[in-house]
Amino acid sequence: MRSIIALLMFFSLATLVGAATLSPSPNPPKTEIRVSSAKEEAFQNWVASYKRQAVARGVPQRVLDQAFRGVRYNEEVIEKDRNQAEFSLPIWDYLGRIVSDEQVRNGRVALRRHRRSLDAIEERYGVDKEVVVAVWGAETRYGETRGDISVVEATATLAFDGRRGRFFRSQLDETINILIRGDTTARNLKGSWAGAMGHTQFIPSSYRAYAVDFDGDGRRDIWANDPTDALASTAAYLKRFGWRKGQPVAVEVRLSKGADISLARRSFVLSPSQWAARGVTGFDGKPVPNYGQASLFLPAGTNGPAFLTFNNFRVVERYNAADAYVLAVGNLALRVGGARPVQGSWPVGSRPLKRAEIQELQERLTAAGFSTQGADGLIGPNTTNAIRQYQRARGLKVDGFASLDLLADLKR
Ligand SMILES: [Ca+2]
Repeated sequence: MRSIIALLMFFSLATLVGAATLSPSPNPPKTEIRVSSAKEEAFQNWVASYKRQAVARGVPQRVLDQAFRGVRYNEEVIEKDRNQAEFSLPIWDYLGRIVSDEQVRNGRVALRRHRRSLDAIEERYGVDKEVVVAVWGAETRYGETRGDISVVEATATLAFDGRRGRFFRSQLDETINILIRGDTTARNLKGSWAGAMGHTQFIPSSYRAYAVDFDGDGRRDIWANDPTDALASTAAYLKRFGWRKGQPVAVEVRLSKGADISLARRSFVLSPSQWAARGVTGFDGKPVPNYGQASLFLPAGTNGPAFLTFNNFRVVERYNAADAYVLAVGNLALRVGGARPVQGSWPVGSRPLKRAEIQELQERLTAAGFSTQGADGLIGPNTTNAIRQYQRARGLKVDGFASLDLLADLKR
């Protein structure tokens, strides 16, 4: 019930806010102004209530007054939140953006410039400096785009908004705790639209749990221009979730003709030499070095590059669980460390199937006599097998990959 109300609120708000923002008229109709100020008034009432509850549990009034000085309902934050949810780039476009030549070049410069502290951080936490630099590059382009939105305003707006209200209310609580402890000042407390702060974009709860004071000045200062504490905090975070030093996140591999791509699933792990025996090797034809147990990962089917992923893939997922993010960080780390770019070519110009399209694909395969055991819109072994059987029967290339071309073929 609550979610239905939240949904209705979202639609009416989005419509009204959109109309107010896009109005070309310098004197928008009065009704829109009334709506906008009513919104602001509702937000300020919410803030007043939040402050009363905080005082009741012992938060100093002075801290709250400082925290909320000038804080308003931030429409931009809500717009970003809505777009983020629907926004999805093909993995190769995302990789191209995060692992561009410029990003690699700047990462190598950052590695040199901060070598001394990065070496010390690597030594203390056992986390490779290249991956720390890669997270820095992926999150804020090495500190360039740390965000300049008040974290109190961002988290309060999202908590008030309600789509993920409970989560952001607790992030707001953690933001206030930062001020109570005096970790930094209300003025410095800036970040992204979602409340992610500093060089490596810690959300307030992660800051409390994992940030460290590495330079020894008594403050865990991830907001300073000097990135030392932020980089050490990232290393501490990765260590906490089991980073294994010297192990890559993922290594690109070559598949021989006989390689069975139905083994490309997370739960199926082998050692690199076992993979080599099944036709999955490095580009020199030799087994990938023995970094540990690995899964085969084909982000774009056999139309794109193939990777072996290791334990550290799961560790970086704790930062951001999107495959594209983890692969980008892992690849940027290797590139910053001197490795060559990904060799295989991506199916640029195509795009991954949307869930509804996968569902249609499954229905059409089943109707054609190649059962996918249901049509849930997700690719699993049953769908992959059905695709392979269909491709074989039709005399197509048998790669088991759900593509737009395959869907088009089924519609013929
Ligand atoms: Ca410090």
